[in-house]
Amino acid sequence: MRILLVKPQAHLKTVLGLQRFQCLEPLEFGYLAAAIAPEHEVRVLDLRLYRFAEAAFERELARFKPDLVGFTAYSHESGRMKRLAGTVRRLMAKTRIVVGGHHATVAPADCNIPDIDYIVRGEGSGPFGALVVALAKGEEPEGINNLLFTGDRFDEQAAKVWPRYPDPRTIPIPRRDLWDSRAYYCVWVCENPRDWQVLYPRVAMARTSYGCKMTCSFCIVPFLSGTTHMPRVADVVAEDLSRISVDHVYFADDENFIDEQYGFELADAIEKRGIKKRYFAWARATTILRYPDLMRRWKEIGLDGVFVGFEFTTNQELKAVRKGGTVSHNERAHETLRKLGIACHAAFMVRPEYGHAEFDHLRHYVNALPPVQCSFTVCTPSPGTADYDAARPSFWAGDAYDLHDCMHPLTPTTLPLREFSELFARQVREASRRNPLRVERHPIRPWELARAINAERRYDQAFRELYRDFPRELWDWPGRRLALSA
Ligand code: B12
Repeated sequence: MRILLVKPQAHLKTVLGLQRFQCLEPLEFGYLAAAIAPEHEVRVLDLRLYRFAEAAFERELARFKPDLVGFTAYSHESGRMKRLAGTVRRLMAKTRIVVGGHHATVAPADCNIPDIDYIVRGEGSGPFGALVVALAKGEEPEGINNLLFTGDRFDEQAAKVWPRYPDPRTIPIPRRDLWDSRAYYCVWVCENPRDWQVLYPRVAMARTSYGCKMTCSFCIVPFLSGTTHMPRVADVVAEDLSRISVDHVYFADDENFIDEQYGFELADAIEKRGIKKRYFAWARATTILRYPDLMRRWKEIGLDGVFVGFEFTTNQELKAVRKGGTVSHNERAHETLRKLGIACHAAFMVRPEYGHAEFDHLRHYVNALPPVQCSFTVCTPSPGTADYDAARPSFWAGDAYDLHDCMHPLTPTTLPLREFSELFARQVREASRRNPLRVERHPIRPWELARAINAERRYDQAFRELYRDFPRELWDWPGRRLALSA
């Protein structure tokens, strides 16, 4: 069979702006391709890399003539994904269409449309492998776990049950030969940057585990993982890493170090194979404080930076989302990382209810932090959860999935939306001055500097103009509504 795996291009400027700083491999397709027999011909089409994505898609359909097209999508890409599925249906009536990935997992009912044949939820290697076996024999894929049919056979009950991750021993080592690794990059932050350090190295992605043991209320991971952390076999991960050609690896785990024993085991396996790479990982503040020796060990084998969910700047807010940590945990974890020479990426959230006082508080707090790379999102309930369903009646814009990038407020803001966008943009802009790469003022190669300045300009503009993604009548909400009622 000829199989085409497609990652859509985002439409939101916020996401496109982020992509100027980091664009990471479509690793999901490496897993899927590794799960099927080698006689099938597989191609990956990453539409994020094309200026005219739809034209590139149609060109590839005409050239490759796939028997099966598989789409992946986050929720904000779901509209585009469905449109592309419609194009396949229109141009190639016999081609089968399957969707998987995060949106299909959390919102399968939204994928139940005539232009899609099958919906795969959760980890895809097993169901995708079985689907290809069935289709190659000319049969329908009956009785495959986590695979749903669309149309009359759409199983509403099955769509309501969360898929469970399979035993990590059953998933293959991903294929990495299906895309050009030169296309993927990430601005690489480290605590002690060197002069002329490469700002945008080529970056590969890898996953060492899935899941997290915590139950933070804003996060989808507890639903996906059933609050368990499931590591892959350490030697298998080391083998996977040894096949990566580039020097920098961005992990796609939910939490890399929550299992201390596994963390040490994996570090030993990596060292034993003589793998020398730089790593960026994900950890909770409480994990960093609990296992500083593990962080030290990973620093020895190449850990440069860690993404830490600081979330909020008050204990009250942290408690309200069941973070299981405090502002002091965040600050001490930051200090621990800095002492070890590991850069901290602190991720904060703002809420749609934020007014001037809250934005001021956040700005002053972040401006007083030691050097840190920061990112900001809007606390948004995840599709597929009870919180999302409860918030749905108050969503204020048409298709909430299309705006679900955790940067667009889905429920009405207290401040006029235009002002909210301006303050949000200001927060992102000012915090970027705390970045270790900025604070330490090391010389950067001029063409990379120009690229970063341009990226920052576009990112800032995307936040300032975020209100434009909403219907016009909401732009000056609630100011305009109040003016009208007066
Ligand atoms: C790594 C990561 C990133 C990376 C990018 C990864 C990439 N390749 O581009 C970075 C940090 C850049 C990033 C950015 C963003 N991310 Co992100 N990210 C993740 C994270 C932690 C892991 C995703 C991953 O790569 N996993 C590893 C791969 C191998 O697994 P997978 O994608 O799940 O694929 C498997 C299955 O889903 C399935 N599958 C996938 N596709 C398909 C297709 C078919 C046909 C089939 C059969 C199966 C299948 O099989 C795959 C193999 O097992 C998840 C959290 C999570 N637990 O999923 C959030 C997550 C996916 N991100 C999310 C969001 C919102 C974003 C941003 C919009 C956030 C932001 N404001 O910055 C941006 C947008 C990026 C973009 N271009 O669209 C949300 C998505 C929510 C939603 N409902 O859509 C998640 C779930 C986190 C959250 N907040 O809840 N992200």
